Amino acid sequence: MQFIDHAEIEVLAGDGGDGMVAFRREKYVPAGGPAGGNGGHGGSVILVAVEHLQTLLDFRYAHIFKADKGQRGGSKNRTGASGSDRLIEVPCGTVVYEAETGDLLGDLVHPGQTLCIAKGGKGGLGNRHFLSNRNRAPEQALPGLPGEHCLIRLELKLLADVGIIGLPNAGKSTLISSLSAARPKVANYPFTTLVPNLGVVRKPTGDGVVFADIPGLIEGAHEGIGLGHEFLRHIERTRLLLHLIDGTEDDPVAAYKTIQMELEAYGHGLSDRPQIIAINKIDALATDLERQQQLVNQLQELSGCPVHLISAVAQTGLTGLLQDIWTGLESHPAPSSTEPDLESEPVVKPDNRLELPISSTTQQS
Ligand SMILES: Nc1nc2c(ncn2[C@@H]2O[C@H](COP(=O)(O)OP(=O)(O)OP(=O)(O)O)[C@@H](O)[C@H]2O)c(=O)[nH]1
Ligand SMILES: [Mg+2]
Repeated sequence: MQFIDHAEIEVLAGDGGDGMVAFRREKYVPAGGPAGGNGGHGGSVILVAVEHLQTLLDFRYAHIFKADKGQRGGSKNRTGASGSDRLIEVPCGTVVYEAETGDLLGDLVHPGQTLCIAKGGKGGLGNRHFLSNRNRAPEQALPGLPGEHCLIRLELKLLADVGIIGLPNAGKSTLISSLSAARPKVANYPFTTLVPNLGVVRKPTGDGVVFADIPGLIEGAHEGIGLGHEFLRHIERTRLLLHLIDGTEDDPVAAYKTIQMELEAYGHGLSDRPQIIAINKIDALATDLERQQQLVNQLQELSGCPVHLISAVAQTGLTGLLQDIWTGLESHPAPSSTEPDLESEPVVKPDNRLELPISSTTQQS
């Protein structure tokens, strides 16, 4: 299965209806004058951000979206009906680009936010409009204007506050299933997880925080090896990284360094993102307390980050880890939500955190 987080779609706004040429015909009114109505406007294609979608999966099956045409103008000065707009629902966090030029059209962040991407054509003027002292019986009407047509690219970055990263098999999926209601596949071989999984973890205050279990990164990820580039892109908008290390590995410090080097090589500020380190699988190291402490000291010195000893399976050390994560998130708050008016001037903020509505299926009990 492929995680669809970008999609290309074609949108066609409705054409405007043609203007009408008609004349009044009434008893006892010999020259009734022009009475052709204007055509209705074509419908526009509008994107709207909604809470109930979290992926762009729907766009795998539907590629072309059309709005209705405007109706022709009628006789007796009747204006044609306008075509209905076509609303396309996208998940919050969708960024919209012109596919050919790559120009940014807008960034849909909040539920209910809209972005008009193809304007409907204006209706043509009916002959009534051309009535003047010089021309009492105009035979002229205008055709409706064509609706806009464009190819757009939708891009969705994962909407998570915390990204769980690490080498394959570190226990990332096990951890997210211990912390949240998400139930990704867990197995004792690398690359079990091929698509990022989201889980919502409740804070003691009651609100939820979204964690993303990112598929294992390996050396060369920044060059695209092991699909790493895709996944590094996903974690760009997380506010905090939870770096999970398999404590039973021969050299957990080397594992830390490998991932850290990939973050640095990828750039985009990922290596400066606040990080919390967790050494996992300590249930399997239980007797070797000295080795555990030694590892903590080494990693703390190397990274300057808080280091925790945990077991995702036995669920030990998780409370302390979460407390540190909440503190970390508080000291790195999301940028303020004063969003620019995207309809008039699209702007992308370089490091904005997107808000994910909490889905009832992924809450911690
Ligand atoms: N003993 C022990 N085993 C663990 C622990 N956490 C995970 N494991 C085991 O480690 C193996 C890998 O776990 P996953 O959760 O699939 O690892 P992952 O990091 O998601 O791996 P990828 O998806 O391949 O990147 C599984 O066999 C888990 O049962 C732990 O705390 N203790
Ligand atoms: Mg996994």
